[in-house]
Amino acid sequence: MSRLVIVSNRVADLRATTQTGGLAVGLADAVRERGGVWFGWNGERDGVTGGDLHVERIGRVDRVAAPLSAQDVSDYYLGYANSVLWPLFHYRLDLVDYRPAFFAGYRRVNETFARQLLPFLKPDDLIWVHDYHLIPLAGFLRRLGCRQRIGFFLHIPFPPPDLLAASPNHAELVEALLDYDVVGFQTRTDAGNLKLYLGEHASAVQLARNRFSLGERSVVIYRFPIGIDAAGFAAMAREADEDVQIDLMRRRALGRRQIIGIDRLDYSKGLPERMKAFGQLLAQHPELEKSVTFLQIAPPTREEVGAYADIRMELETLAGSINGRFSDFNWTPIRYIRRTVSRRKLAPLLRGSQVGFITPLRDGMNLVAKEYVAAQDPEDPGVLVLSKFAGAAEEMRQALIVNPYDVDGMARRLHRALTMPLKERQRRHAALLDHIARHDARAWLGAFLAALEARDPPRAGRARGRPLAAAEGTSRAPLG
Ligand code: GDG
Repeated sequence: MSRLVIVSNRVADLRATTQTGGLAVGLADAVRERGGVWFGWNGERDGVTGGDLHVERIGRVDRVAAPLSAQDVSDYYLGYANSVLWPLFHYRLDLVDYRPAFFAGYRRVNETFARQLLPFLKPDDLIWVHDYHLIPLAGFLRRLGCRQRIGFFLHIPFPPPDLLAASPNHAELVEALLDYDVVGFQTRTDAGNLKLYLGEHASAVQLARNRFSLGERSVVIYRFPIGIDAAGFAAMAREADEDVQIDLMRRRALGRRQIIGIDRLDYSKGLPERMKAFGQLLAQHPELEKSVTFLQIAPPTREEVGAYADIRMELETLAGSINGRFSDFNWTPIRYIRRTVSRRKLAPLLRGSQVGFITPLRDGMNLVAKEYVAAQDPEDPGVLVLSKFAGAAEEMRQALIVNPYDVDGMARRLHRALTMPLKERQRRHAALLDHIARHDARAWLGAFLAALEARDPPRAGRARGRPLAAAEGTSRAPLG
């Protein structure tokens, strides 16, 4: 079995156990099983890009943490990755802050990471690169002579060609994707968008339904919807957490039901629209007064990026205004927690909530939607209200699917969720649970690695890839 080399923006904690849960743990299990390397940024902001690596040997795995300078954290991470690619790929052209220095930093860091990773590679390794921070990595590795199989998985959406083409670097980005052997997306729509781009903008040749070639290179483009450890999460949800139990008992005694949302505090998650919909529900149904609360947990991220400060202000104002309008001395309709809550508490909190309200404006997949279903008591399950623009909606058809821009429509669906008969709740939940249990994190991992392994193994001397665009900020001929 080939070794596995994982590359992600942040290097994971390989000592974490499955108790902690999360995607990184599933990947860590796979790399521990096969032996290999996990390479990524050490997360600090005051290093020297290209400086000394911190290498830790854990069993048969090298955990390699690379430093970055403050300038590169600003240009590569906060800049190109999170002020250009994140908004662009989430269809938010209005929030893109494009600056040529950001793209230069993005290329510089990817090139440095490629040089630093190279000495750790063995000829038969499978290399799996994760997410939008690292799109050009394979191109730089190929230029250094790397002939191993390299796969890429995009955790976030991939926009339609017209939106992508608004980026001055769209041609280089797509060309860089073609240096991979397998490019994986969350949904059919995302994979379809890259295929459409190739059809419209590039002289790529379609060899088969999911296989394209451009010059010497050929790439498989496929969807691999990410899953969760459904059984593990369900077990965690059943474990009593004292604080959550007390809260649940109190709510039961008062006959109060809870609507829950859990999201990183991000403008892509549709949080203001969601709060407005809850406010609308209360305005239209006075009988719900004191009998329903909305708990929104939203740990902050990327606070140095301006758009994140704006969304935080907007939410605080909205929560204050809705609570000011509807609260009574013994009832606060919105409980808004802008902190990280431990996973041990999140799982039982999801279980104790009668509605999972997950309404991103755009989301690659959305794992919370799957976690909500896994956490439910199958005898008396809650109802998932899910945005049609979450990748998860492609699979989770038995949820109540909503348009996250339609505040009135969401309020109506919330009411329907709160009044849904037990039989219907059970029927919908059983179908959703069956799906997420079969398509779990392990299945996702296995499917991606099988696709990568199925590509031709590396052969000595075979020339692979071509250099990325030499001049920064310019489009290359074949894709321009
Ligand atoms: C990206 C894509 C895609 C949330 N708050 C807390 C907390 N969480 C956990 C959730 C869930 C995870 O974080 C969030 O995952 P999502 O999928 O919902 O969203 P992103 O962070 O945007 O992830 C997304 C994902 O990558 C995987 O490919 O699904 O579309 O955007 O597991 O439970 N965990 C803890 N405390 C919190 O306060 N411990």
